[in-house]
Amino acid sequence: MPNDPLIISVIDSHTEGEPTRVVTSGFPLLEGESLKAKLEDFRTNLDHLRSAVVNEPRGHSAIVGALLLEPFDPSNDCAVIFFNNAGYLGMCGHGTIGLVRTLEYLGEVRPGPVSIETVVGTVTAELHEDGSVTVRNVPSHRFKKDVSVNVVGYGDVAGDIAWGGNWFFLIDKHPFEIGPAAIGEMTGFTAAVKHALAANGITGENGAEIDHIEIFSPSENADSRNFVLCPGNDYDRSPCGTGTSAKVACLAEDGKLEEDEKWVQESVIGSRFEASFELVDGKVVPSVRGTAHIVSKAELIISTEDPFAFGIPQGSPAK
Ligand code: PYC
Repeated sequence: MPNDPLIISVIDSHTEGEPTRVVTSGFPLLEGESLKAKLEDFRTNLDHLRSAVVNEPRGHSAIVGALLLEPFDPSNDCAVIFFNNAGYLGMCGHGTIGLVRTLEYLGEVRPGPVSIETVVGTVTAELHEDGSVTVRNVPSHRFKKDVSVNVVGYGDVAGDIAWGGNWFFLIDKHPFEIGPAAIGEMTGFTAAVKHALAANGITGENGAEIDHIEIFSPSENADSRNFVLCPGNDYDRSPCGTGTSAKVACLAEDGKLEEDEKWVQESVIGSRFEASFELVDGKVVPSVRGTAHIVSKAELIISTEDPFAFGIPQGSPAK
């Protein structure tokens, strides 16, 4: 007799075009006395289920998974571990917006404040009456300005290294007109930059890998348009919540954005986030507002009889 398959329930949404898959039940219990410890248990013992949930044949390389957990502090609404085709994310802005809308769909939250424990700290969100969600992110900052790296095939590329809940390399000068037609070329360029940063030992603080690359250009409809390469070498369809936070931190440090001033960040597909920041104890705390829509509800069936039960790992399209 074959073993019973593992059944994992998920709810899918997209936030400004970028997909989130919230795991609502059926996932094995994680061990650990903190969210970071649970993440380590996930990474060490259950990584095959990360791949099963987000990779083909059940998912694809753009999906961000969000494992919904009980909070450690009961005054918070929930805890979450974000993951994708390549591994795990500290925070995820679009994913948090998708999570809040999923909690609303499940009847667990109503318009008003929602507080969520993430691996990099507790974030608060506000679910608005119109269905949009504002995420008040973790404090964000620029680590280094104007860092130059030689990129094979492209020459020297300069950018800022900044933290917005994940590590980003933010590039203003590049040869692209950011838009859907250039996605292939921009993917190749940003993947090459990511590779060059790693090869040259250029990192975030404490040697952290810079796993998101973000390029900017002017926009007719917003303050800026971006293209963001995510860790698994797919691109963010949304303007990227943590990437927009990193951008806001750089603008604030350059004196180009005032506290509470609005910054509209457009994505490569034309969707938008509205961002701003407040200063708390001298630190930039960005807020990002966007809208998510629920698109499906499913049970994933993971049977050991299936040769691709644990997903087809995604390769890197370019180095
Ligand atoms: O919205 O923060 C974000 C994000 C990170 C990776 C994909 N989206």
